[in-house]
Amino acid sequence: MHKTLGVSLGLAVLLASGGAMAGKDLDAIKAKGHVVCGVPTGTAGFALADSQGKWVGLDVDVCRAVSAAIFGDSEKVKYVPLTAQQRFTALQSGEVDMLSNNTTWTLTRDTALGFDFGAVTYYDGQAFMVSKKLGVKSAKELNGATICVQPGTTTELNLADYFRANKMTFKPVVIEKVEEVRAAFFSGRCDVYTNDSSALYSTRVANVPAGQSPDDYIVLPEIISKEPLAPVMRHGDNQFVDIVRWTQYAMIEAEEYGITSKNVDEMLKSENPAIKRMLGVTPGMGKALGVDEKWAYNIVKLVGNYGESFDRHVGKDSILKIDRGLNRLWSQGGLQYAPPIR
Ligand SMILES: N[C@@H](CCC(=O)N[C@@H](CS)C(=O)NCC(=O)O)C(=O)O
Repeated sequence: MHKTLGVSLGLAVLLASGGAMAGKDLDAIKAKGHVVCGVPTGTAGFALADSQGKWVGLDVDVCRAVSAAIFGDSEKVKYVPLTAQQRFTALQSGEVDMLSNNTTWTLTRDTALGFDFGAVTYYDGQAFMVSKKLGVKSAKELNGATICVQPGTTTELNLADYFRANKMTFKPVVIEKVEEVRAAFFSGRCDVYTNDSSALYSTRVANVPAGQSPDDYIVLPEIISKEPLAPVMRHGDNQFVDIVRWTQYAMIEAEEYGITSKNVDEMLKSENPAIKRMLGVTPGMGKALGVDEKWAYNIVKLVGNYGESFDRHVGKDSILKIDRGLNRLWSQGGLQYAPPIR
């Protein structure tokens, strides 16, 4: 009798603690029927609403892939554009379920702010952009410059560190809204615009005003920081965080195994046990994550593998033409590496 009571109490405790960690945000997402994704207000290649109001970009594809994993449909997403300054409050307050908006994974954000990070969507680093007219070739020549920067970012902090370390001074021009910071820079109100280098490439290609050309500007060679950009979720629902993270890994793993949106149906016939497991031909992975066994199939079919998403939005098939660089697969000398799906 006592033994039975002990066992059932133990089970209840186990279930209760499991319940506290799992499913709270996921249940709410399922009940709403969509994921609310915080994205940048407009960064070409990463997240931008097109002329029909449809959001596109590398960050957007992470939201679409999460939707595909949970709903078997990549379009069950509501996008909330946020400035860098607004993003963390929006996530903490529950206005959004996740951020996919070029947020750098740092210790304080991962702990004190109460967040968890997914996998790294894009390995980035901070750089400086200047007008060619300035005649500057290196960041070391920027002593005394006026520098445009957005508040609430790692950018602002690294900038101060870099100038202090190099015994230089600068005049910050701190502007929250990205279109205003771009306008300030392109009109010459600041000598320099500093941001993640991806954002600078994007701005240079997509936002130069009429009458000026991208060739009028250069991104200086110094990369002054590590900016691993990753999706962000609130603490409190480990299951949802797991789904986001493994959604990203499925995209990376699919690229590694040569599974694309075009050939994924053919790949269902593959004899490779890893491919069979990932695509749900051999069941188990979906159950472990708490989603349909077709989760990874749906991600690849509806969104594509990581390389397809990269090429389409920021790489060779896009206007940005950013080199894969650090974002190559580990097997090709890069840092993108998915743990085993097993
Ligand atoms: N990665 C840095 C910088 C992030 C950042 O400033 N991103 C800008 C430039 S892409 C942005 O997304 N701003 C949102 C917006 O205003 O559109 C961080 O996490 O602090």
